[in-house]
Amino acid sequence: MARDIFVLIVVGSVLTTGLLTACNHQSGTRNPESMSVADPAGPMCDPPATKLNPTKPAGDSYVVAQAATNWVPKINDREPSNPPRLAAGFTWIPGGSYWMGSEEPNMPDARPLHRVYVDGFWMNKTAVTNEQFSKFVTATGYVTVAEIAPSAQDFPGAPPENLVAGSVVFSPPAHAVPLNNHFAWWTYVRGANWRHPEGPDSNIKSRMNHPVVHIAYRDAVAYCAWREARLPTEAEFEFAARGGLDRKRYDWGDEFETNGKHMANTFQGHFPDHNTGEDGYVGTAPVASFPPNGFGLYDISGNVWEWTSDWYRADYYQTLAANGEVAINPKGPMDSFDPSELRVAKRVQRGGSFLCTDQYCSRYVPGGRGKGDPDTGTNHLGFRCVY
Ligand SMILES: [Ca+2]
Repeated sequence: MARDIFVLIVVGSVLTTGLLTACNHQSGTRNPESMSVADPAGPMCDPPATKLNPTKPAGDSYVVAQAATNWVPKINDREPSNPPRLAAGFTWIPGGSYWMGSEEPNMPDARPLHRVYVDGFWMNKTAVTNEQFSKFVTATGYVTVAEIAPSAQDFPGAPPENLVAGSVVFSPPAHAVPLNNHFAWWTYVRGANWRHPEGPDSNIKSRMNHPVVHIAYRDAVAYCAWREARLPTEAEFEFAARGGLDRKRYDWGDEFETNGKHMANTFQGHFPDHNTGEDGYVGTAPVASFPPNGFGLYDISGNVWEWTSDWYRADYYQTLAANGEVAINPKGPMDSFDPSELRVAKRVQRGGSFLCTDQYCSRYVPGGRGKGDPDTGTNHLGFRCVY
């Protein structure tokens, strides 16, 4: 996003008009320019009002799929041969081969479908909760990115009063707004962080079993390392999310509801101004409030976006598919490329959140991809670990 927009909308609304000199961002620090967190925060997540039809794939990926119709995905044996020692809170994902990506016509970066194999691994059954993250912080004294003010060294020339700790919070407008400007519903809030998800006046006392949010990439990496684990690759995440199903639109099948019940915490109503909470939640839900998928994973779709370890490139799947081989344990590209925001190197986020809706962003489906600046958290972004 353009620096001037950031300055006008974000800095101007929270700090003072002006001068955080976001273009001087250096690696390893928060980039306040990067409000372009995972959609629906990103610039035009999906074209609105797109009606999806999972039974009729279209475009280049369809050609690839037709050419390889004899290739059948295979799930490995369900039990690990050597159960490792850290299994509490984790479930075994057996590994195997699958068709990765999505044929949704409004997700060009998720096409084409391509063949992937991943080894088995252990994965957190739920996103990491506030209670779990609290134990980590108590044990280690870790301070998250959102709790640290941007430094004058990293943003030379910025007035000191502008260098305040905070994070990006969903702040819905009171009325309908055009969906081509996500600044209408995102605000940089001074003092927002994992302990205060909506800002200093909020807290997590009644939300200890909710997923921790306002987590930057390095916060997630640090927590997983403390658990002697790591973040999943994007390929691992999607394999796990599909729960053994082959090319279904949702983690649980092809229908949005099962027996009239919501299967994930998403957004109902009119985005972004009116969330009816028909599924029971207008914000995050306690983890495991919805049924698990075929691998026993909760909220692998919806609730909060989750970090993966891959760099984001919009053309990565094209590269893998062009090889003509099954990609074995792909770990992502060597660098990042987001044509909608060239100056920001991003990591892949997956799973979607309580803000996902087909009106604006349907990327909570298992093949859908999100992306975000590693130094930027929001109140709908968390993570889980694997090993
Ligand atoms: Ca909801």
